[in-house]
Amino acid sequence: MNAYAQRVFDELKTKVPWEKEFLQSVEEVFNTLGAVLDENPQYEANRVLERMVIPDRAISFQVPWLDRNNKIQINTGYRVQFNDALGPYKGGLRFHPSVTLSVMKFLAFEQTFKDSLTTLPMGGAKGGSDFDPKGKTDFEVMNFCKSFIRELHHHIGPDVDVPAGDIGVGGREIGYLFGEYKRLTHRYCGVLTGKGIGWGGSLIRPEATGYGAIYFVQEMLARRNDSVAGKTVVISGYGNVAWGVAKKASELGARVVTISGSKGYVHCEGGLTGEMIAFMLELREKGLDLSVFADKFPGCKFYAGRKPWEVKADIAMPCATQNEVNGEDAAKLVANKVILVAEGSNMGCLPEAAACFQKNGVLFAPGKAVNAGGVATSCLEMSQNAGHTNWTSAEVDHRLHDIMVHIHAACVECGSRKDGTVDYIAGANIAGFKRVADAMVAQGI
Ligand code: NDP
Ligand code: 2IT
Repeated sequence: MNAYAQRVFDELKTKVPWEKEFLQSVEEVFNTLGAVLDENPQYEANRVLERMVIPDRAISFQVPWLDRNNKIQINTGYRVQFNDALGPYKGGLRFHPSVTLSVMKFLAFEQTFKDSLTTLPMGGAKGGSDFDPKGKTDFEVMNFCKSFIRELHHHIGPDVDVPAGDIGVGGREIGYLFGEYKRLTHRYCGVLTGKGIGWGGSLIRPEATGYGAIYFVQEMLARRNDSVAGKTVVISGYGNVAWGVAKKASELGARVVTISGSKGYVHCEGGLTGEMIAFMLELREKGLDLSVFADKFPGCKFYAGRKPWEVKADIAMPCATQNEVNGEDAAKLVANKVILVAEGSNMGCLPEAAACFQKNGVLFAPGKAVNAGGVATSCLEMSQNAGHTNWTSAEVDHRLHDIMVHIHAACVECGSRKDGTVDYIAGANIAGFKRVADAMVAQGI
């Protein structure tokens, strides 16, 4: 690590030693900025790194709500508005029991560089709660969402901060949040993205993260005159991102052989069919157990308590949560001759796993580049809302594709090694960092 970056990182470590996920994401970015910091002394002179690791604002609030038995329940809500150098804050909301301030800060920090990579006008933010939507009735989820937005509405707006979905937050939650926002403010505006088609949502936004991830993978393979067609793909998760990846990869002729959840994975040797991919949506909407999938489709097998990375494949795409691929998982994938690993989830791989892929010549790309199609299409939703218009699926998909091609090119430009291969981690970090840093310098303190 460059001396300036090391000094800032060491100071951060002494300040918030308990924020493990946040420190992990900062270290990964700082590790790759050596040359950029050496070549641009104005960044240190303007103390850009020190300013980049402290959120502009981190809001934490109480969310009381009534459950189905009229009992009072209490959760903690967060919104971390990390950096607005490039535009209004933008980033998702996560409802999951594992949510802490550290998780929110790592996601908002990553989001700042991801949003920058899209070249669209968005700053970085993230929010959410330790609320667990699993096992709750629609009524309970609605009560929670109303209470959550009652505080959050003070801090957001179409030109201020525009939240969206993430783990545990999909169309249903965005609907409840939007409905209550309207009641509280008397404003019908693009304050949230991921809205329903028909009331301000954009076509292709549900598919966008997964489709974008596959468009990125296509670009990675194209540099080797290769393609997605005929490849065997293992993915984790069965949520929004996993669904989009499975749909597009299958459409392009790949065989997607796994999906997974926190309790295990399903292996479908013949590859997921259209019916199976559609059933992923039903599973999530009804909150069914993943094992139901294997019961419904003969030929698919559920492996309880195991991860999909033990299955032989050409391409592996973590699409569930952070740090879901460890060094051991990576070694298994490498031993099985995986050629490409692309993160659909944010920080899906532990540093030791990413290092293992890079050391063994596996093409590896980080979430902030691979999954940026989701937030990019959120920005396209904001454009449609601001222009009081709707674009066709083809129009949105075309723009999404162009954005992913551009992000890939930026990673190649900033991450090319002397031997012609690409360090996508460095490429994504450097390309994302430069735009944010230059804007911060230009805007002063
Ligand atoms: P969903 O809530 O739709 O699905 C989450 C999936 O991940 C489920 O299959 C869930 O399985 C699994 N999962 C969640 N937490 C854990 C855990 N602790 N251990 C194992 N499995 C887990 O979320 P998304 O698909 O929206 O998000 C998935 C990832 O993609 C996240 O990292 C998110 O930040 C990232 N992302 C999402 C974007 C979006 O537009 N939605 C955009 C860019 C990135 P189970 O229910 O069994 O726990
Ligand atoms: O991690 C992410 O980029 C998201 N959850 C999507 C954010 C958004 O604002 O669409």
